[in-house]
Amino acid sequence: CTERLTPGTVLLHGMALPLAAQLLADITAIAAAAPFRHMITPGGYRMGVATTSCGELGWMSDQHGYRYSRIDPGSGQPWPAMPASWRTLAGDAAARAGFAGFVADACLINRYEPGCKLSLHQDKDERDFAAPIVSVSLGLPAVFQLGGLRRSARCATLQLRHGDILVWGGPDRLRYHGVLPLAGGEHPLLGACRINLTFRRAG
Ligand code: MD3
Ligand code: FE
Repeated sequence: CTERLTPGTVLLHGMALPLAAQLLADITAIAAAAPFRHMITPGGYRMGVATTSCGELGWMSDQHGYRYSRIDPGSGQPWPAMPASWRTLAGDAAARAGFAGFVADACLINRYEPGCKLSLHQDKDERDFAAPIVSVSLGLPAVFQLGGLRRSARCATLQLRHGDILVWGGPDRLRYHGVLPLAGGEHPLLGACRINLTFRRAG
């Protein structure tokens, strides 16, 4: 079912469930070519969340800043291609949320283990904020913080479960958001792990 949380944010409960096994097989293949790694923030900290990417552009971070790159800095090769079924899933989810015509050119893959968190931040490394972002949650559930347009705004919290897709854009595109430390547990398909895919129009 579709739940509109705010004018620009829509939660599609379980929309990715029928595709979960295929998504996981694809993630395994992508991670064989572009392994998960802990990026270093511009401030010199190692991120707790492990990341990789697929698509024409991949997200990266190093001492020079956050940005998108055509080349995986780990391998010196282009990022693995985005599976056609992934681009279709993201486009379908965006359309259901009211953002027709979304064609992702980047998919950031975040892997959380128990205790990992993602501090409050805005996604603003993309060229054009007119496009929404589509997020697919797999594995252990997470508690999200949905903030406002300023860091100081009060956050609402929201639980994201295996198979949920969240789409946010328009007036919500630049909201602060984060993930609280992942609770322990065992997921039948992923074990003690959560993986989040975020589809973006980065270039
Ligand atoms: C944005 N990832 O990779 S996506 C990121 O679960 C990132 O790995 C998180 O933030 C993750 O940049 C969260 C889901 C999300 C949820 C609600 C939002 C993003 C949001 C509300 C407003 C803006
Ligand atoms: Fe984000």
